[in-house]
Amino acid sequence: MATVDSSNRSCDSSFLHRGNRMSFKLFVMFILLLFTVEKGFSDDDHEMEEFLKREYSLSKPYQGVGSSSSSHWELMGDAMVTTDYIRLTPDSQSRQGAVWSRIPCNLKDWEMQVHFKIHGQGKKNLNGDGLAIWFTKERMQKGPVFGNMDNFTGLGVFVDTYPNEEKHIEAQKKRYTPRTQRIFPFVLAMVGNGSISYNHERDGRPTELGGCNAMVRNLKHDSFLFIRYIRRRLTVMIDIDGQHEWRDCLDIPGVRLPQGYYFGATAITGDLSDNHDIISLKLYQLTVIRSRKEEEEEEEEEITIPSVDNLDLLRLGQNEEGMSGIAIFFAVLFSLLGCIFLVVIGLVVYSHWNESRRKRFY
Ligand SMILES: [Ca+2]
Repeated sequence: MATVDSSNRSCDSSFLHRGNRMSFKLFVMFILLLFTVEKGFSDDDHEMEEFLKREYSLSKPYQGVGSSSSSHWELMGDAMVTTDYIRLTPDSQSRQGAVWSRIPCNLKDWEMQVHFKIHGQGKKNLNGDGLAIWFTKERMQKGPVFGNMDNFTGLGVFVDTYPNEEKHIEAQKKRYTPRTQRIFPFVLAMVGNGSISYNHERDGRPTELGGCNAMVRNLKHDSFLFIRYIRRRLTVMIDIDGQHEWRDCLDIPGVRLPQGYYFGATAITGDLSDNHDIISLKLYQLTVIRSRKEEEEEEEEEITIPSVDNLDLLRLGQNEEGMSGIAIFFAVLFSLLGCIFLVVIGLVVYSHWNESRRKRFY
């Protein structure tokens, strides 16, 4: 990730003839530059290097994709390949398409950079349904989760472009609080173990690990998604503003994903539609220097089923529906009215009892 400005390396020839002090300065700069190049980049004080892995990457001109069985990638459903992109679905109703890697990925630490485009004729919120990037045990299965099967095993990162739940709630004249409301398009991550269902009606809220708003539709510039899995930490970032800067989306430690799963990208349309295009999927191997203790720990407990540590803690507060302002107002109002009613009843009963007692004395 570290970039070295090439202008630093160029030096004017007259600059070299200004005596020993200048040469010394130059020498120091050169050493610093060497150090920068050598270091690669670091994360949490762990040095890393990254290498593009062509066998897990998909980029122009998509040689053999969709036509040759020797290609590393396979198309499914309505997906089609052009010279400039892989169109998972066209902008028409009830389509689903996918592109899946044929080779299971055995890398421990990796980073996937997704270059994509979502665009269509539909006005805002009259488009759908979105696309997903996968790292799963299963591949080439059709289904309702952005064109992939439900109860999948592994990781799914979704770019959900239609707010099913929010629209449903809106129709009932209810609303989430600003804290819990999600603005769509929404990017979110989910880890499945083969028996967890994705709730389409609620846009995956019950199984959401984290997410962020991402206005990715009908953009003039390119949009990118970045998924990094390193030392069991899942990080998702987006670059959608055309500024070539990654923006944080989610960052979750303790995500346990087995090795040997498949990368894939899928998309689906329903009553509403969009073109869902993948321009490239670039997979980088990250070489992380681990301490011996870390290595031993990882060897001891081999991961066979995907899971997320402290999931309950993670979801605490996230899952709570949160009553809308109006709902809270009425709840308080009715409780107050209830109390007043009870007090009044109590007073009436008491005065009756008091009166009848007094009558007895007369
Ligand atoms: Ca949705």
